[in-house]
Amino acid sequence: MTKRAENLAYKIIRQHMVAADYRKLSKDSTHPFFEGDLIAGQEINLVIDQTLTQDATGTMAYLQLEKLGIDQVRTLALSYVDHNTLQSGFMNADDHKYLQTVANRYGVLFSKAGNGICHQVHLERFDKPGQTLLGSDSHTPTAGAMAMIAMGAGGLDVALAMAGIPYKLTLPKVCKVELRGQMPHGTSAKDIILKVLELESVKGGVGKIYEYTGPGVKTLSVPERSTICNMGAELGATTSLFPSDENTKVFLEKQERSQDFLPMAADPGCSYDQEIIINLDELEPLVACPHSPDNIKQVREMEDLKVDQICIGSCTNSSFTDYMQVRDILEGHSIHPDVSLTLSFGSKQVLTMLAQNGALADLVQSGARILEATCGPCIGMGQSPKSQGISLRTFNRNFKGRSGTPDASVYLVSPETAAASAIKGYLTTAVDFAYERADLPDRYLIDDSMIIQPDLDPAKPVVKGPNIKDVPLGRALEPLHEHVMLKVGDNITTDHIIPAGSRVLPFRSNIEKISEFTFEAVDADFVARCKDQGGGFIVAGENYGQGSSREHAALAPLYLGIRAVLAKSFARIHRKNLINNAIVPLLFLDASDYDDISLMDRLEMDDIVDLAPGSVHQVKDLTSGKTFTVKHDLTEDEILTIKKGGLLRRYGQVNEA
Ligand code: MIC
Ligand code: SF4
Repeated sequence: MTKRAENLAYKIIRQHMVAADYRKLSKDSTHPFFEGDLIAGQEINLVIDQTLTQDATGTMAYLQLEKLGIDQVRTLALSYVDHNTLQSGFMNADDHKYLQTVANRYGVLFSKAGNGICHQVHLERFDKPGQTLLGSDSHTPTAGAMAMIAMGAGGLDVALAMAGIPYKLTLPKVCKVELRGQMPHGTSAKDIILKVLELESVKGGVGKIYEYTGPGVKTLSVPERSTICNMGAELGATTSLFPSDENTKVFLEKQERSQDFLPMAADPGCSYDQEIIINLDELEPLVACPHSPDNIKQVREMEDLKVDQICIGSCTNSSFTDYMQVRDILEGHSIHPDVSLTLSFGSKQVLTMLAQNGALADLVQSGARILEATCGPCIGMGQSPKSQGISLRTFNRNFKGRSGTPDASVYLVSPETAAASAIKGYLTTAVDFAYERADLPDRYLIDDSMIIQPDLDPAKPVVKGPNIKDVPLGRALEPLHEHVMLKVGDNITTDHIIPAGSRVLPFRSNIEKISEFTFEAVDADFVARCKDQGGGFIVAGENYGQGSSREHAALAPLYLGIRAVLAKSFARIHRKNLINNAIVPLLFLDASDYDDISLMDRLEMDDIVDLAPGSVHQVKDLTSGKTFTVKHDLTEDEILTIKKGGLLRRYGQVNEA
């Protein structure tokens, strides 16, 4: 057979494609490579090599895993505690204990609170070129920096992957992003991904993989590549990736992981579905303005913006080199008196190295406030800005209210821009500051002592505190005669559906309790209405459910009786979370029908029970007297899941709820 010239994304996918009934029996199971044609849009089954969970999504994932009846996980599986470490009340600490004990029981490595943010630690210690990674966090594609096919998914999908069941994916198209030239002084990798967001928007990446190529690739270190892949999630993309090259080798050597290196690149002459060229020489320092990561402007245009708070960190920009860069820019300066600067480091490795080389002392000396090596302010765990505050953050999301202050304005920038602005007190570029681009250290400090190895001892109990409650189950498909419980517009995020932050995160293991917060900031009466009516439909615009992977955004509506969402389009991970829990994601055949539906309209769908690939269905609006048609893009397998009442009923050992 002649070898086809293939892009890197499809090469790795081909090496992991299997038949739907394939089951991985151990971490190291092998299978033959798929030899046929790869056609974007086809449903494929992917063997998953590695999985990761974090505490805020992990408790649900492991409660679901426990129902799958396996003895031990079949992936290299990591459970990180990084999101919720405030421990105000017993709930978080109980979650941590459950996660540690369940990890031990099923053979999952457990990264303790304080060891760092999942994506940063995974990059340092586990990412491996050519492998697949599924994580219950939307920024799992960070690992694309190391030539992995790494995807975010709901907890249940990750639980199934841990059980050795292949991950079902609609094969994305591949967009080539060709990088040419070199970044000028004052710009950084963050500006590259902000540029891509400007070009493609928050929904431009749906159904796509972004593959970075071109001569500019070799000018970027692995941590810089990770910033770009991380924020590819904000494009709505399935994932992003870079080749594995000399820079990958150097990074792995410095992490004492030379044995994990594997050179990987696209074949010369391979084809792509779309091409973007970015001339790095022309790159400007950019900023994502409120309240969307694609609302991009040049920093130069906004230099009169007075700043109250600056937060440096998050899985996007919290590497050793990010902080060395910040240290160099701040050197010899003090933070502006009107600015509060916080630093939350990506990992224990980063923090210890900065402490050992003296940079931490310099940062403290300049007036920075030091937080834990966790997600921290990125997920609204403290550091909410003042009323109407202006906050510059090196993070990846600036959705309204996510910071914890509803009327604050969050701007997303590079660490360089953040550091320069911290000195001036106004948004400004680092162009006029004399500093050199930070190099990788000679070697990274290796200490994996906070990653606990499991012993699989069945005699050790799995400890569940009183706030840890069972997972709700979906309902099998039946005719729908329901009211419209909510009508919302475009780009509704999962933060709108289930907010994050210190008030809500403690209830991630208790769906009944967390459901009280559903759509809180969008419509304060939503929960009461659902309780009164027993649930019904949600009607939405474009890109419904963008943002995080939190399946609570499907589980809480499920608990409140939501049966279907009628939208103009869906974000990938949330769409899958709805299906996994048997909430039907339906699409308007004619988008203008959206305008004719009102809150509390009574809708009837009798023929929904005939759901089949490509089917269309009639919706009778008994309130307006109109009838309209909806379609869907569900695959045969997804329809089966919905008909059965969700993935847990399909694969799990569940008692009737
Ligand atoms: C986020 O950045 O929104 C989160 C918090 O990391 C989420 C996961 C969660 O809600 O627990 C994500 O990105 O998937
Ligand atoms: Fe944590 Fe923020 Fe990254 Fe989500 S985006 S994993 S909350 S640091």
